[in-house]
Amino acid sequence: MKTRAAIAWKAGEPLQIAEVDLEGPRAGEVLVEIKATGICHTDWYTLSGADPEGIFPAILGHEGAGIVLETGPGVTSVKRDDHVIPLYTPECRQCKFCLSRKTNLCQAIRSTQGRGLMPDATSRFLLDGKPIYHYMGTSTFSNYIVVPEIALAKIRADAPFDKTCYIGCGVTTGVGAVIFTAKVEAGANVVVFGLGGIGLNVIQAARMVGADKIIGVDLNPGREEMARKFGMTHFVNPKNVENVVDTIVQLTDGGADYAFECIGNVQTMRQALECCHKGWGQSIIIGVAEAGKEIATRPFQLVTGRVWKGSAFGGARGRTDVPKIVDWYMENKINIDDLITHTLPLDRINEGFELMKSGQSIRSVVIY
Ligand code: NAD
Ligand code: DAO
Ligand code: ZN
Repeated sequence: MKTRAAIAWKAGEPLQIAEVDLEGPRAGEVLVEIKATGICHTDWYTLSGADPEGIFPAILGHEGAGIVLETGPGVTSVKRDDHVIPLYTPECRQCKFCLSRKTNLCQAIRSTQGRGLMPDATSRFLLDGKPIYHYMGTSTFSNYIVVPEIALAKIRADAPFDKTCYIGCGVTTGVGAVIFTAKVEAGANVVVFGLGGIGLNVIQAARMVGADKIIGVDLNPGREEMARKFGMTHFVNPKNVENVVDTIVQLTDGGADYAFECIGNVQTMRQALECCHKGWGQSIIIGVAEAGKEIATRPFQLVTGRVWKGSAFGGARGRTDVPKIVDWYMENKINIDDLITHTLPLDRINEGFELMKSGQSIRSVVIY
């Protein structure tokens, strides 16, 4: 079949809309009609050329929601007309990683996914007979996609695609980091570095679990109002204070119980660790730093009990946890609507990237 898609031909160049050939699902695979997709910072990271794993030409996008159209041989967990969210972190429930119960980083299809291919090491997308690569196993900047069954979360049918698509990355990453990775408890003091599409979700989850102080740090003063609406109690603009770490230590009577880095900057990663409370404070790295960057701190920071952790996709096991997060949205426990500041048709997708880069949008969503 044919599908309309935004193609990333080369790093640093705008996406181009084209009709692409899409082969049908093979064994264990599913054809999905994508109804809506968010534009995430990570798509820009790859398009900009900063991603060492970036492969071109590719169809980017990893934050989608849609409907199952057809299943390949052997597929049992989803059927035609099911509503689904594609998962860039799959959940096979069989690999060493899934069975460990210690991580959400399923490795069942990692090597081919990282090479922009389906598990049988081929692409389902072709243009003029030449393959176009998949991206993060999802490629939601295409109206139709083929994905492995283990990379689909089945969700309730009454949830709107133009909002639930954001659960495919940003919402789950931020909310999950609080609930699944850090397991923040009621009464904890929480600091969030970066009040964008991820950080605001960390803030709303911190409020949801009953955190005490929720301190937001951002260079953009325009982020304060939205962050307060989502539960931030104190705002620190690094431009207005002499020392960010000292300011947070004073505000929290000795340091944060949990500090989340949602920027991808190695300097703020250091600050997020060093503003943590001696003896127990945990810093969770969510932001993805540029290729080749390294983090630094004095080892004594760790000797004296601060903990450095990372979180991918919020530590969520996609097929198990994503449907729960959709329920939380439908039960008004989390707010997604106010974070989606712009909606666009596919042929204006490049405007969505500009809105993100200039800091005007929190999330732009493309509606097919
Ligand atoms: P965003 O651009 O929407 O937000 C980043 C925010 O950080 C902005 O508000 C910006 O003003 C602020 N900022 C930038 N530099 C700053 C500085 N030096 N000090 C203080 N504030 C600063 O980005 P996002 O979509 O929220 O993504 C954040 C990061 O999370 C990115 O690195 C992204 O790639 C990463 N990410 C990680 C995962 C994961 O699973 N770990 C998933 C998705 C995204
Ligand atoms: O298992 O090695 C692996 C790959 C895990 C990928 C996790 C990606 C999380 C960070 C990238 C941001 C996604 C939008
Ligand atoms: Zn697995």
